[in-house]
Amino acid sequence: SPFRHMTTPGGYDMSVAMTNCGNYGWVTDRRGYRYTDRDPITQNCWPEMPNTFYQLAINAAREGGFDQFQPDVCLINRYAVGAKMSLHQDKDETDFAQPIVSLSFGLPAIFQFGGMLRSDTLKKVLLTHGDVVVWGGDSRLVYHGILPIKDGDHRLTGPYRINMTFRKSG
Ligand code: MD6
Ligand code: FE
Repeated sequence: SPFRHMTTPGGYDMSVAMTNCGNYGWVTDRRGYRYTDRDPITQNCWPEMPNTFYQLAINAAREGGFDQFQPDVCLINRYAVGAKMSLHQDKDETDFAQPIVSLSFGLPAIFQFGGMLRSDTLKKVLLTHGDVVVWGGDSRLVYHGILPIKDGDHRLTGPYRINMTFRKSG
């Protein structure tokens, strides 16, 4: 399941390249945002989520106060220099009591953390290589985004930022 630039329902190609592992994967195209059990490019199941990833996500969630987290999706985002993610809410999942666990690797990013309205003031949070965010509770549905990635060269990822988010889709 290669990285690919998906199309939003509005018809824009995302600057972030994406793929997934796990029983389900997050996709977008002209028909909308959703989770699928197959990769639309390969027509196969998404690659298995490595057990080491799964355990790391569960352990991080537990440390953040979420004891029952059993992720079935790992969405992998790859940002080249200049790529960004516009303000959005993550609401394609069924149970918003479940957190999202996010890992960042490679080039740093400025994460914008807002409120329940798109117009709410944004806090900037720097995410750097190795950062783990457990995101849930009252914050689960707040607007957030990633500002354009600045030029750089990371010893492990070169000119890229990689983000992995672990989710329970349904
Ligand atoms: C990113 N992350 O860090 C984009 N969403 O590249 C997200 O959009 C995100 O980190 C929900 C929960 C945690 C996240
Ligand atoms: Fe998000």
